[in-house]
Amino acid sequence: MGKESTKSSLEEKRLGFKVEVFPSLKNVQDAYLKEEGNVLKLMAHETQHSPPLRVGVMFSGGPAPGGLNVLWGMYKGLKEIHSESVLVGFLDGAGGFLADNQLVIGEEEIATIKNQGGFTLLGTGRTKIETEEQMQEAAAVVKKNRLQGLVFIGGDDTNTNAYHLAKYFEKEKVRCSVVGIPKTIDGDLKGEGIEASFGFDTATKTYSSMIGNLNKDALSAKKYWFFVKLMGRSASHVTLECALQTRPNLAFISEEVQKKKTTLKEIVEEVAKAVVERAKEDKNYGTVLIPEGLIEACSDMKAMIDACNVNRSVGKGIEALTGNEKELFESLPLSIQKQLQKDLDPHGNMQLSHVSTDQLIAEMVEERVKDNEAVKFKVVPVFYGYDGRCALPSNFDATYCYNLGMIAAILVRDRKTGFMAAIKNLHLPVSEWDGMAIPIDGMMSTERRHGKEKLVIAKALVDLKGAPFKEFSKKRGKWIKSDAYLAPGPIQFDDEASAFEKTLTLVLERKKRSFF
Ligand code: FBP
Repeated sequence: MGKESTKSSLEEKRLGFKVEVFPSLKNVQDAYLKEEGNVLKLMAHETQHSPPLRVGVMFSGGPAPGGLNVLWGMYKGLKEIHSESVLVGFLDGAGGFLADNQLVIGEEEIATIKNQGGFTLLGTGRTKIETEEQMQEAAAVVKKNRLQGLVFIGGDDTNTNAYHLAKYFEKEKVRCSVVGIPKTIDGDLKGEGIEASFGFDTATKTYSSMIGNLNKDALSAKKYWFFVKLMGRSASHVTLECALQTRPNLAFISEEVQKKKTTLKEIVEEVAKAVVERAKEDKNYGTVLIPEGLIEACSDMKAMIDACNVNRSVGKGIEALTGNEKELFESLPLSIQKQLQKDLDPHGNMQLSHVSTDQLIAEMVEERVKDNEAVKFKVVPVFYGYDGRCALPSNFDATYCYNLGMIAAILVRDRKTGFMAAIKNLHLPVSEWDGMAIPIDGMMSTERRHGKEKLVIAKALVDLKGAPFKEFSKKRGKWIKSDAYLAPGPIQFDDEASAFEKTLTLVLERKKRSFF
């Protein structure tokens, strides 16, 4: 019996998608990085000669669609620089790197990963390189493998650590460029020349497609309220983009909730009010979008979660809660209490992706409207998170990532360290994209974390004065009662008119004009 294929027919087809490169990358040997103020700008027409390079790469944190194309772009770039260059992939994130668990990536591997979803091939992990000891270990792995470059594909924390490692290597005279690639479906690594993190485009299109389907179900069966929790722990970019794409009856943005010091009870009140108002018009259905981080953004819940985290950091359990925090914890459904007591993540925080905020708000609203005879409240709670972060990458993410990988190869060749690969003009056609390298230095700021001042890349939260949020707040009032739902449908790969559509977040942020 022949070996069964491990790819679906669409995955097979996507292997053949021809990724476009932007003009200054057409010939890698002729491309060079020119200093322009703090940043490096990719230019063409100055042939560079280089010996073969050995470069290490690893994924870090949650998967994001397009990551495999970074490997493909790096491989292509390195081979164009010199046919004997070697790309060393480290397995399962920084943990695998420090243990020197590796896979040399060759033609055979590349042939299977083009335009595919997930962080397969290498895997990922959440280990951080933070301590002096870990940095020494990192230097040892670099020396052992004779690496001229080390590329970290990760979010704000990973790139923060890449910055510190670059500084350490400079101090210790380890001649290895450290380069970052901006990744996260949450979309909260941007600014200072980084227009978008990769993965956001595909993840939000995937979720919006499913939310659009729920909108249609709401309007057809006319009997369900869909409460949709969406990934995005600190920032609500995902929820905001999905709201703009699908026009639910209600959507909450954690940053706004935090700013207004809204309590969980007030959120429940707002949803209950919408449920009652719609019931008066015989509309016992609807959709509500809830970001993962909402539970932590509510002022009362935040105080309680912070108290839990502090207690747990000193080995005490939930029983150590006192006063309002204790009262609030005990008022929550038992299922939620259990979820709040699960293991902390490696950063010492509660794993909010495992807390059913959708369910919690649904139960509280149910309690609130149960005596209103006009209301028939049947709720379906759903969580869209893991289902989007390994989807087949959109044409945008596939192309963006491949080009980022090539820029990373050039950065190593040109011995630049402490930079993040970036592309300007992402809202325009690929032919108008510009390659850049942004010094991570310029993105660092001091934050108090776990009681200590630390130099970190601050998360880019939703800007309440920014164009995407303004657009949302202008429209959302109308969405509560009217059925203004949109159903954007699945990601398009081939249809010329829509296969390269950008997120509304990117378009609104870059064009700064009303899009509707
Ligand atoms: P990254 O910041 O690492 O890209 O991951 C973000 C995220 O998608 C969050 O939205 C979510 O809280 C987290 O991953 C959950 O991931 P895991 O369950 O793998 O720890």
